Amino acid sequence: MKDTKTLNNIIELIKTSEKSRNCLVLSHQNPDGDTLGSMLALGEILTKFGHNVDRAISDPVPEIYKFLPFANLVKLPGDSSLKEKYDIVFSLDCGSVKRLGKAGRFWETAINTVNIDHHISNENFGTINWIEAHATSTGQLIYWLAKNAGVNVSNEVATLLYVTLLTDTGCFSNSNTNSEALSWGSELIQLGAEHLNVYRKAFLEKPFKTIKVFGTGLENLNLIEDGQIAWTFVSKDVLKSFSASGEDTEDIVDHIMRTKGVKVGVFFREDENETKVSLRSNTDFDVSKIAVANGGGGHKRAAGINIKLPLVKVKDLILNKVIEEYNNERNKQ
Ligand SMILES: [Mn+2]
Repeated sequence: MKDTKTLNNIIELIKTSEKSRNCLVLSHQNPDGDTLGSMLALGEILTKFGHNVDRAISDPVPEIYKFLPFANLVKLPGDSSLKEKYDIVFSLDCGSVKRLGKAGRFWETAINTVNIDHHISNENFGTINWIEAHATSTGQLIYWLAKNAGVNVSNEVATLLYVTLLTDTGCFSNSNTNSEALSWGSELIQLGAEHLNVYRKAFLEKPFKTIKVFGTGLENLNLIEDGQIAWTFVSKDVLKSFSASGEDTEDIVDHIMRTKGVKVGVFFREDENETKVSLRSNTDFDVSKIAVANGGGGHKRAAGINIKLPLVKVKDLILNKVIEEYNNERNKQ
């Protein structure tokens, strides 16, 4: 932790209020395990200080996180039991007001706004901004807050913070998996984090339909260009036959990138009126250029496009572009 001064300001704001305050904790839209775990943990800590706490997110809690402690308390921004105006609103793991989605309206009317995050790109949009770019997860900031405020970290809070750690280290597989991350994980387990249950429920378990759709994605796997480009697809008939949706195909593209020798991966998902393309690269080959040139977007190593054409047409169109660009790059080297 580097910014002790800001942390102390936040603790002062929480502690010094004699009477209980109306607090609201917010996640970014399409919540992941870090934003959600941080928000629920902070909500619980604030209640320990006697404050009235509401929790809101622009989108519903994803199915895989519904088992988390206090997840049942989360409300959507339109919920009539939410107040018009709060004394303190907290934003967790969110880079801008825009990313709060519909829940952003509470930010505009709040008396105090506290922005807690670990993204260097954070827009500092709060009255208090506590950004620790070196932290493993935003949950780690909540842990520091609890420790410094002298709050007892319950096993429920430890479980929530453990979810933030697993999410942002990719279950201890990303490059931010270092000794600090592991020793923090050890502390959380000592505090009673239900680590086995969390790993199984949030990261391992999938519904039957997802496993079946995944199988189809692997069944259709092809290698081209000397095994350096992998591509596969899932048709709308397959999705329909398992009563599955786009969500059930999310792991496929990353999984095909595990094929030895593969540098670029392309996944096609056929929807009702369009085809969704996911592109991946594990080298310097920039897939976002292909995405942008075809009306999509993304990053160098992960990009996507939605095209209002049937799968058969999109498949040839995009694969030809990928092969062409890939060979252009190869010839330059
Ligand atoms: Mn995060």
